[in-house]
Amino acid sequence: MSDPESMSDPESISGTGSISGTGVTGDAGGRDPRIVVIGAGIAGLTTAHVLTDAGFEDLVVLERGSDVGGVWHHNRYPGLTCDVPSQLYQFGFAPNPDWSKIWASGSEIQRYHRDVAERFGLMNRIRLNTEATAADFDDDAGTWTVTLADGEELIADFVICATGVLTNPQIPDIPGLDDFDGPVVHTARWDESLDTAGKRVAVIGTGSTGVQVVSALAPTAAGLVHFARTPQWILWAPMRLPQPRIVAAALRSMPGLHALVYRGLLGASAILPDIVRNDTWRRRAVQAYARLSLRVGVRDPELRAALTPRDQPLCKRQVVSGSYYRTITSSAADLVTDPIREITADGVVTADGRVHPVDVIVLATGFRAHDYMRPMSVTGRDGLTIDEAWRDGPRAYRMTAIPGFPNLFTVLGPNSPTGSISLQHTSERTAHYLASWLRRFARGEVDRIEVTAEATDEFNDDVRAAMGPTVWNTGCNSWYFSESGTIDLWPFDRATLDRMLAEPDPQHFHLTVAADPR
Ligand code: N01
Repeated sequence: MSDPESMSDPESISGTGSISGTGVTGDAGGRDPRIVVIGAGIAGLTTAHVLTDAGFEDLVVLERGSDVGGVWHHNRYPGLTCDVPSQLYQFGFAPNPDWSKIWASGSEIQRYHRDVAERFGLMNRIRLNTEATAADFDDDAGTWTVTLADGEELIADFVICATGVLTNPQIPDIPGLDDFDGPVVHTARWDESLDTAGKRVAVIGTGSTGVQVVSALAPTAAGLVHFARTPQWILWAPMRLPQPRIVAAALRSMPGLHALVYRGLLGASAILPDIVRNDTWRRRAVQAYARLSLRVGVRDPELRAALTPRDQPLCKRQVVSGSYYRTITSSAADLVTDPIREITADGVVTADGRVHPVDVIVLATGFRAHDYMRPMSVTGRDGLTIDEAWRDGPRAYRMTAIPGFPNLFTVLGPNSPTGSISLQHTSERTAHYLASWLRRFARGEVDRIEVTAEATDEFNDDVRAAMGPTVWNTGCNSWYFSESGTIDLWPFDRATLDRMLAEPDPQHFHLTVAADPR
């Protein structure tokens, strides 16, 4: 077994050539680390921008999709809208004054990501349609070999997994699903040639996606049945509200004002962790608003009872919609809360024995949210695989480092998903944190960086303790929970996040320095 504290052989660390082919030494220091970033979504684009901006030139981004954008590229279902205001849901380094709506559509957000990748010169570093299938650490050389689906191998000093959270669709295990005669489509793999107009449509799932797709498909369908075995609380909001042109003009002509608005929204969102963590008047006010949204939106007491969740508002990722209650109370859609027993060639059968004939089935059944970089196989020091390391669920140190996996980091890794802190902000903070490590590598101060098990345990103990009093822990079941029952979210406030990712704490790492660094 190799000892992470031991000095490595400098000869074996140099690796074999440059990934990007540039081999150029940037402004970052004496030697240019070879960096492979996996994923070109929010986390990958942020990482690529922050690191290249810091002078790290030998960087390639691998993206298995045919475009950048991550979830915003893969999710193209009708009605897709971001329920976070656009002026907040954007990169701090790329403010966009011109959002057409207060809450932008999925396609507009996707165009924004593409535009950012082009404007910041990232496209020539991104290899689209390129899937990394394996990453293996070479104990002797201290390098990573990243294997692509076509067999090509890249040698890297650092691997950064920016592979997302809501990436791999969850296909439900419903008996007979494969026997259905018509189209079955998961919302995260929408078939753009599918025309549901005039068809009888089944939508399964009541999360943010199910609620959006029901409202979008019902008006043109010949009938829509919403299979909602677990109703969710829905906050009403006017999701189609345009961003006034005068606002865009003002933000465009006064970048200082725009920065102020962004910081203001970021500041305002700082109350969200408090709402989920403590039973404050603010939490109670939001919960009262959710109940009011249901009461006002659904007048029929029987239907309202069927739509009333058993858990308390905010326990799951909060659903926001301006149209769902209007749709489900109209003649265009039917609500079915009985669980599904099976699917036959021409319909859905519920537990009460009723047959619901449909032509199309839409699965809004969510994601395998704790896969992270998998199904890519990742093998770290001493042959340790990520599946072994995460047998009891994903665990990392401060969302970004994993014991046993030297020089491998995650951006938006375990514990990063949260409805209460901007993902863009978290990505930027993490990327700057990684830049600090890379500078040390560039200066030859360190070759191998591996977080200690003790520091990781301590962080996870703190996370568990902080989860105790959160609303997430009040008895609902959601994608927030990992297979082992831990809540895979960030329980602290933004100030804590900023502090934890301000500068690396060498005491929490095994650091190996070559005797004669190249
Ligand atoms: O997925 P979900 P989602 N039979 O996991 C049901 C983000 N997002 O795609 O609760 C019947 O929330 C399941 O039922 P149950 C956001 O973070 C953001 O909707 O297990 N039903 C549940 O109702 C969100 O939280 C935006 O009983 C089955 C649903 O499927 C996250 O994505 C927009 C079933 C899954 O809900 C995921 O949301 C959209 C079965 N066999 C999404 N299996 C923004 O606007 C599963 N279900 C930013």
